[in-house]
Amino acid sequence: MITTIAGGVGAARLLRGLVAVVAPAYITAVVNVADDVMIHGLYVCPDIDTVLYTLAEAVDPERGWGLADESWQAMESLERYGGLTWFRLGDRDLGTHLYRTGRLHDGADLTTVTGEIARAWGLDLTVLPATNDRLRTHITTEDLGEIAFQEYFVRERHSIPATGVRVEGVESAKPAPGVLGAIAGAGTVIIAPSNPIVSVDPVLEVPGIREAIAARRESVVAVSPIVGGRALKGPADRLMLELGHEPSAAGIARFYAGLVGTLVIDEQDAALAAAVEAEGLRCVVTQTVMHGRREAADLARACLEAGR
Ligand code: FO1
Repeated sequence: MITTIAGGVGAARLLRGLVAVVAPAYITAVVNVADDVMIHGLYVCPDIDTVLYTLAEAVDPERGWGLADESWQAMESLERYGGLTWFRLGDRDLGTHLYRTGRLHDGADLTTVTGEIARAWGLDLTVLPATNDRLRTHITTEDLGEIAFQEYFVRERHSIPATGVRVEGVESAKPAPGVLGAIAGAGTVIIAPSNPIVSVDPVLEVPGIREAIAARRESVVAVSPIVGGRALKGPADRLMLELGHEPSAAGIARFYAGLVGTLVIDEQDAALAAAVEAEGLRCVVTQTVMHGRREAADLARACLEAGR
């Protein structure tokens, strides 16, 4: 069994590589839910949907989120009424949020609904929310005070300085059913190349999850989301810098020290291998930038090898 701790786009790409080299039935993804947002009365789970749509080969390849061949007529109607349109929900994507919201309203939990949506897309891997409790990431900014994660990420295009991150609800959250077992029972636990601060940490902070991963440390492999000092997508590099972490593969090693046995870093960062090892992690240097399926499968193989 392989268990992956996942955020959005980077994790989805690695998982696409994993399902090419391991039977999907042996793979579990434990996904961040602190980005989730209630919008227009609909419950939207961006990271879960990015993982599901990518694995279903249905994701929009340019955006990396939402569905391909999307139309935006509902957003045009909303615009006519002066409704909120900075967070865009495509017409096809809306069906997912309508279904999920309805099922949650009827009393199903997020684990169950996520499983139903995964099956409806023909997926055989297990996709679990980190928790069924409501988590909400808030970003403290210099300019606007504390704002909700999607306000920071989408409305402000993650371009304003951040001074803090708070995950509301996390102290009292419980790991979703199956999460701790998937970590304890995995041959290898992979921490995907997701933003360590706003994607991975909100999963690790759910009481019990960090401890369960640390107990497996020798079999835990993380992939650095920072390559050549830059995040491949999103604000991970800037957020690390603003919150006092070095935005480099060595900074990622420091961030995950004590939790992770091996850090996989990119060939561009080969010179940092000694700095990674100085943090007490083994270091594997390989190509980590996933331009396509072949690179994703190669990276997945390297992670599995590193976890043995
Ligand atoms: N990202 C954007 O940059 N703009 C959007 O309007 C937007 C809408 C959206 C709707 C559904 C969904 O599942 C994801 C969406 N995202 C959008 C992506 C999302 O904000 C981020 O990728 C994640 O929350 C960060 O991991």
